[in-house]
Amino acid sequence: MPAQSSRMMLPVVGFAMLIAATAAVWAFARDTETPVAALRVVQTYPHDPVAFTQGLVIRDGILNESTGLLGRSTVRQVDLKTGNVVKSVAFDNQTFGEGMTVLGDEIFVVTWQSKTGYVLDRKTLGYKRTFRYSGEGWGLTDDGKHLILSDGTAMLRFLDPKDARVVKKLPVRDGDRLVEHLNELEYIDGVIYANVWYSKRIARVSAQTGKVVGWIDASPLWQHVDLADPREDVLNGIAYDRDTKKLYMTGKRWPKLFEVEIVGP
Ligand SMILES: [Ca+2]
Repeated sequence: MPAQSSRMMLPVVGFAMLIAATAAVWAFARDTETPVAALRVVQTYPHDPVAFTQGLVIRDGILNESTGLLGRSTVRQVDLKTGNVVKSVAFDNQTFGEGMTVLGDEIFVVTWQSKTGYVLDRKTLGYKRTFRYSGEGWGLTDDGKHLILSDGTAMLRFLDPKDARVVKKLPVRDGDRLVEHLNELEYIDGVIYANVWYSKRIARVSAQTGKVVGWIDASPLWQHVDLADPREDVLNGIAYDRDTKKLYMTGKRWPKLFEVEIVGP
């Protein structure tokens, strides 16, 4: 019986291996269409390990961060070198904070399912007004003129910061495939960087066409962080300092924040 069992196993194992090999070839063939860049850590900084990072922005040397979870959602300004929170405002316990950006003298921050965004004074973090949008709020960035909002789908919406009117909808595609679960965003020189929820990849999306012009494999960052909940504690913070041209990344409840350099295409 043991011998027969072993023989019986063989075709099954062979079949499983064939499926795996076919899937690998198919994935490889699909990936070759768009270049994949690597990522190198330049510098490591401390990061609040309970901050469920939803938005990360650097303007004029100030690191701004929004955090999520009910009862834990904040907008804060953080000292990059020490990770200390310099200034912070909290949402009420019914509001789940999501992405943020800084445009002009104002901070814009969206919420997950409340369909409400908040505008804060950039210096004091004082409340100024709210705005409404349909669907969910995930990531937020701006191109200097419009807010750019992700909502968990493959569609980015460009909003007028004055009244949150949708001025453009941009479906994001890698080849023919729609790229779902776009999350935290960062606009850098005509390209929107978007991390994809539950993946270790960041899409570089043309703000003009929605085409993914390249991917960044961010997986090396995971080697540097010890995570309590590796499934939920995903990369979700991308910030570009326009003055120093430095790029920073962190994630939900990550104990570290990294200055990174993109290597390759
Ligand atoms: Ca960002």
